[in-house]
Amino acid sequence: MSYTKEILASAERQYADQPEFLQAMREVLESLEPVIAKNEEEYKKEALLERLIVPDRVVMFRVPWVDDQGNARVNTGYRVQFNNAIGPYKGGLRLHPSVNLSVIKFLGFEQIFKNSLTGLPIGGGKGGSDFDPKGKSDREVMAFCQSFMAELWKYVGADRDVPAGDIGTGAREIGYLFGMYKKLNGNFEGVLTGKGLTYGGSLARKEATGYGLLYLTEELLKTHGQKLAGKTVVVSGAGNVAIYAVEKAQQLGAKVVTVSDSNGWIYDPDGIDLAALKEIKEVKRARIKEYLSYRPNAVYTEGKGVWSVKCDVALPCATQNELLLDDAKALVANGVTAVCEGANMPTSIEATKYLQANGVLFVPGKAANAGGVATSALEMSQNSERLSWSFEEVDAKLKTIMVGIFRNIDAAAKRYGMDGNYVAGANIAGFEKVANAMLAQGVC
Ligand code: NDP
Ligand code: 2IT
Repeated sequence: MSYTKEILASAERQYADQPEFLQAMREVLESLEPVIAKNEEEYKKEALLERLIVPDRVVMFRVPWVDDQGNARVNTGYRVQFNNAIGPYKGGLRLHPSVNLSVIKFLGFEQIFKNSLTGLPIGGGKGGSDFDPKGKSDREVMAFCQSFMAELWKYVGADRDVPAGDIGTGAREIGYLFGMYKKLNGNFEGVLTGKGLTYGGSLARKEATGYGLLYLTEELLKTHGQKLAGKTVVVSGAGNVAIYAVEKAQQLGAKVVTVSDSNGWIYDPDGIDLAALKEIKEVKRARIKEYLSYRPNAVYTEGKGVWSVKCDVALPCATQNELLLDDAKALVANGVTAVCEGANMPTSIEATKYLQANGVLFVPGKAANAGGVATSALEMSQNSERLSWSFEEVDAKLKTIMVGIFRNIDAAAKRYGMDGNYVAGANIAGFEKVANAMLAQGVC
């Protein structure tokens, strides 16, 4: 049995209770097999894979807070510091009732390779809590965030571990977290990214994941002799990534016909009304069903369903495992050209393989959604030099990074004779840099 297969087999036994982490690990290790095979003896001797799949540390803690009725409530907080071979741990904080150790570990593992692909000096980490910000008052969210940071501050820092947003964590939450860190630590430092623009945030960070997704998608299509203009695009989700994916897709001349949230989805044959979407989600924090009061001709359906709509390009931007085998079949039957992941691991392994086998251009999240964390790293640079760059400057750097990521993963896939397999290309290119840094730094 190869070294890679050996590690995977033992991980399947050891982490049987962590399905999302196993899924992420399977996808990565399977595509790394040819790379590992080339250096099998050295990697095995150095226990490189064993060291790669076990986080540097996992911090789990109690988060007590008081609700508006005066009752004490308790959630579980997590920070997984996975790998800092190439830079300080970097990755978001997810606040959602579905959060558990498996989810945070899968996200932290993916983040190692994603952050490596950005070409910037950031290691991999992720955190969060099973706290649900939905329906909570601002005061309750503040109470939770302050309690969360009252524990987390011991483990993070501008040169150590720099968290950011993710599902359920936006500008409001980052503000409360930053305030509490500063109070406890005393330093005004870039310990978090996605900060407000008045206290060290970067212009274009809010837009970065969605914009970056579209910059990469445009480059992908260009490489295959096509362009976004005139294409019909289907988007899932209606959060930070989805909103700015819709915005950039429209700017590039595509027609976006769907968005969704965890209750249901909107089909608007005339193209999504971006101003309405922003007002519903960014201002009112309401359900996507409200879209109908802005656009009566749109259709709202409960449950999931965006992948049943005929499109050229599909952009899953909500959550993991939201695009399954049957969805992939529906997309292929409707003639989809490209699927690029705005979310982390939204496509199951079976669905991914089906799309690839049917000639669909498929780019995984660790490459396609890396624009968010890349711009976070640009925020860190601005904080370090105590300067703020213009929107145009950050956006131009983001675009260069996304085009670079696409070329890099394309070249890596070709180097291993897997032309067009961007899953393999992303895993290989992301891994090579981290592995090299780990080997150079010795067994630690
Ligand atoms: P938001 O919280 O802003 O939005 C999440 C969206 O996805 C909402 O519309 C939400 O609906 C929907 N959603 C969340 N969970 C579920 C679920 N279990 N089932 C169905 N729908 C769900 O998060 P982001 O936009 O920031 O994140 C979206 C995805 O992108 C995540 O996978 C995240 O990890 C990834 N990502 C985010 C980056 C960032 O910079 N923010 C960077 C790179 C990746 P509802 O409101 O009803 O819950
Ligand atoms: O999944 C991700 O890359 C993010 N949620 C963004 C992380 C970051 O540090 O900006």
